[in-house]
Amino acid sequence: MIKSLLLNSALLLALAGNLPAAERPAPPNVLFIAVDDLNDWVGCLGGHPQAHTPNMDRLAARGTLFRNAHVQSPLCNPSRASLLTGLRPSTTGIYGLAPGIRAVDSLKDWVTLPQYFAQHGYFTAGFGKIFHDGSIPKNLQTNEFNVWGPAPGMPTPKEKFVHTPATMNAMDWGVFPPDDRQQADWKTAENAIAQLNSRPADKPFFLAVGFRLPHVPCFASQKWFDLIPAEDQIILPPVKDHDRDDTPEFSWYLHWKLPEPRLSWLQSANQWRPLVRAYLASTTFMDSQLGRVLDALAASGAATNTVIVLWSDNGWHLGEKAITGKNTLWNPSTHVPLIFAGPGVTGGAKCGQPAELLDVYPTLVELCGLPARTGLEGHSLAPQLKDPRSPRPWPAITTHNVGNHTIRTERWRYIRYADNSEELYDIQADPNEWTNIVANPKFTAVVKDLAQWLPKTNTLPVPGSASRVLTQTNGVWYWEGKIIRPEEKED
Ligand SMILES: [Ca+2]
Ligand SMILES: [Ca+2]
Repeated sequence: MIKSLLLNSALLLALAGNLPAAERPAPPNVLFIAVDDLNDWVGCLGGHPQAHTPNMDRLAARGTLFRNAHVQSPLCNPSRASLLTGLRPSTTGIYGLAPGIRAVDSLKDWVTLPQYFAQHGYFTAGFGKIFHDGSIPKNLQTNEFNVWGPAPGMPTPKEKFVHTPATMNAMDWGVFPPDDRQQADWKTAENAIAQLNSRPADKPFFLAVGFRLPHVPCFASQKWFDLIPAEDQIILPPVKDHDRDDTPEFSWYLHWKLPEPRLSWLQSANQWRPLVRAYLASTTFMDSQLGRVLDALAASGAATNTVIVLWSDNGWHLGEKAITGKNTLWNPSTHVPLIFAGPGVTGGAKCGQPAELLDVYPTLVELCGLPARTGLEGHSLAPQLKDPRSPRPWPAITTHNVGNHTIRTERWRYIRYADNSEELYDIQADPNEWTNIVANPKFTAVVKDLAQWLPKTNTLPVPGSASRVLTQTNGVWYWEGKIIRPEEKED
């Protein structure tokens, strides 16, 4: 009886009001773990059969895993800005690697997730990559977290391991550095553990830990590569030849200019398997650092009263639809791990209903018994954390640049681009999103139904920000100043 009362934060609050301070149950702490560019290639999600993530899997086993969670933007800055503000990219106008939230007039004083916890008596600290690098000016950082800890960068080898074409300059992968302690994620785990062990005794904590891997460069020492099968044993993701042929011209136009290595180069240079292996190995290393933090939480004695959430800011293609990288509205870019564990969360549960990273803010607020925050665009997942079958009417919506959206339900993925071209996939029949069925009249009603969820607001990005904008002049559509016509597509 007492246990079930403790699980109910509404009752908990009501009870707490009648108890003398000394007898009130302590509000739960929050351990908030962000991962960078991790797609669904983790053991508990089954996205790749050779993924080795024992620590994420044990976290999922003691908590609830959302199997159908999607980002609001398939790119670091806008995805993180959305989760931390609780607002969609189409509402804030943050679509690209800039601006940071405080450079947008409407968000200058917006109370972010960690700030909301600080306002309600929490000690807040963030280590590693939480906000996008450089998106919060130095003089404002301690407004965001009580302790804005170091966010070390990746170690840099003397020269690149992989001699990629110039358009793929940011990409590298290989066995490096020799000592794990040189890794950004090792240092971030170390800093977070030190903070955990020197936390204020009189306040609950909100501790944010942001890991960088498997974001490129995909580096790990030999030890972690050894946990992944040898190169010639690596299983490649399922890729269909000419998969892009049935996608609208605009989808190609939207993505093709990005500095992504193309599958054709990986194939001709015999680098596809090495990249897949390095992505898996660097994920396994990152997972080991997650393990260190989880072990430290257990050793600290705070684990039973700490809500843990783990999420990744966007996925990553490794050859699907002929590209690698993110910045697309397809599953490899949008589908990410989302795990909750701790008080108020059912252990060992999996929820297949759509969830959004936008839901993290209201969910943590509810799980910790804070007053509900108005103005957020996500929905608390607390009902699904209690019972994964609890119904949820909302789909997951991902936006990439102005006016391009995808709607994901349990069964369907619908995409509408800014020029009104569309894609529809039946995920149950076609989990790889290979066959665009939007033109089939059989699905007209499905499309109509899904299209109702498209955001009604499409805020233009602030001038000078790193976003792409579609414009129309005299009936002609322009994308970054170029007329959009199939015959003018560059290749
Ligand atoms: Ca990212
Ligand atoms: Ca196709």
